[in-house]
Amino acid sequence: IVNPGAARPTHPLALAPVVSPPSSVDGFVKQFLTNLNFDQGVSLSESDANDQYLALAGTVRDYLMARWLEDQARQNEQQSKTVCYLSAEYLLGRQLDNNLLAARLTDIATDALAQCGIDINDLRELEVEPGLGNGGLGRLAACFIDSLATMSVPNIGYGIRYEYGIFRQTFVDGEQVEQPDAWLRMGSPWDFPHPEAAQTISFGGRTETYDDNGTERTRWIPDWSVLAVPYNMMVPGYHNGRVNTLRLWRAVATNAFDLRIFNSGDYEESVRAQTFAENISKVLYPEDSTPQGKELRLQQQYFFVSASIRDFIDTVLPADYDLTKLPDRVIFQLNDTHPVIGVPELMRVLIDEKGMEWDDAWAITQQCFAYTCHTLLPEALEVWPVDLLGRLLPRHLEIIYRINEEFLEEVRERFGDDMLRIRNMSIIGEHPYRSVRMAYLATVAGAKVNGVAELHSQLLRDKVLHDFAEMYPDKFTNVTNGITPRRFIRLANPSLAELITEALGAGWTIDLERLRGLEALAEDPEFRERFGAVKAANKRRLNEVLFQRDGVHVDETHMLDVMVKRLHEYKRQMLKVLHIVTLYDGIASGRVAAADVTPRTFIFGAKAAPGYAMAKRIIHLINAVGSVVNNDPRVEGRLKVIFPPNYNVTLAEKVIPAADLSEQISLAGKEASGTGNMKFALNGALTIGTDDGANVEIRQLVGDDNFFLFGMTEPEVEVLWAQGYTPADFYQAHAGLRGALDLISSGAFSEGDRSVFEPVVSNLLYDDRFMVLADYASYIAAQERVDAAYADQDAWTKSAILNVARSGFFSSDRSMRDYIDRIWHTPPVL
Ligand code: F58
Repeated sequence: IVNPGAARPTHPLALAPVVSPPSSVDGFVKQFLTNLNFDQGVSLSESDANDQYLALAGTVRDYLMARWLEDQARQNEQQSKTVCYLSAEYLLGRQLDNNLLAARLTDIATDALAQCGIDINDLRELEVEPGLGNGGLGRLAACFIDSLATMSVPNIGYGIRYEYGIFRQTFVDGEQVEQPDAWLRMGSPWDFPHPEAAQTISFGGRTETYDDNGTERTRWIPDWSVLAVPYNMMVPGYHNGRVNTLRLWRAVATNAFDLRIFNSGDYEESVRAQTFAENISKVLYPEDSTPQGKELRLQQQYFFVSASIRDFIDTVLPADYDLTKLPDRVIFQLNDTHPVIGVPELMRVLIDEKGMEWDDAWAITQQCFAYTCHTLLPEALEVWPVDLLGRLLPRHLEIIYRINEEFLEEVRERFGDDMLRIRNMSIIGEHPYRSVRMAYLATVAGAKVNGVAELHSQLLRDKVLHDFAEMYPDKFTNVTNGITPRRFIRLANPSLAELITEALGAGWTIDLERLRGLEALAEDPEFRERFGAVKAANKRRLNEVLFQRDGVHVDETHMLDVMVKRLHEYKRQMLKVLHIVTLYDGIASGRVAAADVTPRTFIFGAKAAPGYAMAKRIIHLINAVGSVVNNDPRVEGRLKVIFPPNYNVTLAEKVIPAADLSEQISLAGKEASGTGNMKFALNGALTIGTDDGANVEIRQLVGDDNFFLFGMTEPEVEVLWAQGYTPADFYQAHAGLRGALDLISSGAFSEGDRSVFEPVVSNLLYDDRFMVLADYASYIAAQERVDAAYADQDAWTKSAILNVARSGFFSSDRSMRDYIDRIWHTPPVL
């Protein structure tokens, strides 16, 4: 890291620029062999595949290194404003291919390795993806940093280097069993530790006031601390020679062990403090949507946010930087509430450490943060019990109290002594226990607050944060999510990428609106045929992957109907299950002739939070339905259910390009945006979906004729709730629904044991918070429209092409432009 405060080198050679190895096959071979020998310590003939993979990764790194160092120097020199993206999660996916692509090295590396007698494909498969995120929120962060690098916008992604990422999912008798994700076990060639740049992060203790030349000041006397050691990863831009940084923090004990205790023979006790400290970055919390208020989680949050803010101020900015100008140099973007403890942390640093006055510090803080909300579920809004927060971070709690006092004073000035309003808006909630409402803190402190799709941002303004929107209307904005076309088209779907490039030239990869050019080609029968051939080839590729991985076959003549996302009741995998069971019941009972059913393969991918019992039961049910359907000769060749375990980014890259139908069927008003929905549309799948999240915008863009809409709208959902929703009425009203639920209840999918799925069925009949039964009829009808449309393959392909052509808006490059225009105001550094 270029530390501007550090002494400058004096040796003339030290001032020479770092150079990349020559961009030729020979140059690559040489560098690769050098790395194999000197980094891995083996000769080519003795090396195994993992040695070769590590040496290959090292070689790619060597090519990017000069640009990385240059970019850091350039950004320092130009004093550019930097986007510091604060995110507890980055769901990166595999690095090798992405970095080869960005650096234009794919062909060179392939040939170079072939010259060494190595098939690069064999090495690709060795990479364990860094699964440092749960789902959409973490993957979004990864797409955003890719786009910022590609657009030459200075960015540091800050996060946590979890030793164990999202658990590896296995199925035992159809039930989810979690295994630890030891992603670092075979080495981590993509990151650089910088122990010399470690930050000390403190916890606990108390505060005291003291006299500082006549002014009363406060100091925090913590009682324990850990080291945060940064690991830097390269984030290369696509074909632009730029490399940004992802800086992930690892917790290390300040003292490895207590030698005195060790010598006395109590080994366990001597390392206790170390184990305790290092637990902080040990494992990613696998909760998705409903955070649990665990102390270790708050430790993780403060750990990475404090390290990041202080890293930026103390090592990225020049030593003598005038901190009153901080907003000129940085915007800290809060990826959901997880980093919101950064607000009182920046206040503490400015006031207690840098000697600033409260009002000045607050004015700066309010310009330096912006907050993105990713949810609409009330139970997902993070709160921290005051007891816990005060014990762990006593000074921060004091600061939060004062922020709240001044804020409530402002509310009073504006709206009068409206106690109800004041109670509703207070950053400190009182029920069921005193707690800090992190979303409110972020809203009060942030310069901007954004939702992640139009509908979501509207609902934030109208409902979740209504009073705040009334008070600060200009704070609220929308930035619809996006996905990176580099990973999700170029890398995931090379056949489609080639077809598009042939038709439109190569520029679409960084200017996705150019896909519009495909609209005209949707009318061209020859283009349609080639497009159809790409889809068929992707199905064959998926078949190979799944056969290798799990021993299952995908029939390429089937419609591939895909639902991949975290398992959550609001996403309504149960609706999909009821559809499958309805179809199965129809054929098995003889009411429907098998020959009249469109052959479909249903593909699921979903992890459930380990503590989410209902989600786990639904996984069990999907597997159980699968094993009955797949073994019943009456439906053979017509219906098949595939549920590969451990859905992750790597598998997504194979599944999505093969899909015909994309299932986006959440209850309206519950899915903030969705990003899988965008990936499918851009890979030529048609969507069956509700009017929810970004589905709304997808449908507006691709057109009603190319989207299968069903279900209640958000206002209709509200009305039905208000009337008093009785799911049993819907059960009574629809024979198909009755049949499906009764079949599950009968034990047909549990070897006659009626108790196994009873909780799932009862939950739907007597509770059904997400109104699965209310939308069932509409969903089945929409699926019938899907069948009818699929019968005309040529027309279907035309719709698929139009989906691709009209979805360019969903590039994360566009999302970044929107953040820059509406929130960050960070120009590219050219
Ligand atoms: C997701 N949230 C939203 N949270 O559900 C999805 O609609 C949206 O497209 C996506 O964010 C990106 O904006 C999400 O993934 C989590 O995984 C959190 C993890 C930590 C605990 C709380 C939920």
